[in-house]
Amino acid sequence: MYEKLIALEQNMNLQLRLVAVDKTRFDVSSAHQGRLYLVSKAAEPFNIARANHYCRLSGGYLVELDDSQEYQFVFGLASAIGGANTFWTGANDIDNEGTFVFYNNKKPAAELAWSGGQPDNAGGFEDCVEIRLDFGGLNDWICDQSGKFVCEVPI
Ligand SMILES: [Ca+2]
Ligand SMILES: [Ca+2]
Repeated sequence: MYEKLIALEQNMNLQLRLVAVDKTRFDVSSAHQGRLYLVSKAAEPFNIARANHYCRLSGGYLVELDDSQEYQFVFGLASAIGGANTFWTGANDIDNEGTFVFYNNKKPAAELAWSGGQPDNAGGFEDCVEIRLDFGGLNDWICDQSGKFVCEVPI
């Protein structure tokens, strides 16, 4: 009985989260480890503050890739949805070159799955972190380049 109630509550929370997502703006993942992931439908020039704002309007924040399992899930999601080569994350070193943090919670982004040779801060101003499909991993890139972005929504 008690387990059924917990399952019912979890499903209700999931439904409430799904209702709050702006589905004109985002494609939505299945639930994974207590999270939903949203991928913006339009590939457009990235603005990290504006993107995080849109994530918040749908109940989340720019994705925080905390471990390899989460990274693998989000990379797979981006590959499946496609429509862009760049999928922006919340990781960045805007404030302190070489020290990557997440935009929303300001915590260190310590476990990033960099693709080979990255981060290289090419040209001296690559401060935002994209999932780069054709690199097969993460890359630091110029923050205003065009791409989709990914939000994380706790259920
Ligand atoms: Ca940088
Ligand atoms: Ca780079």
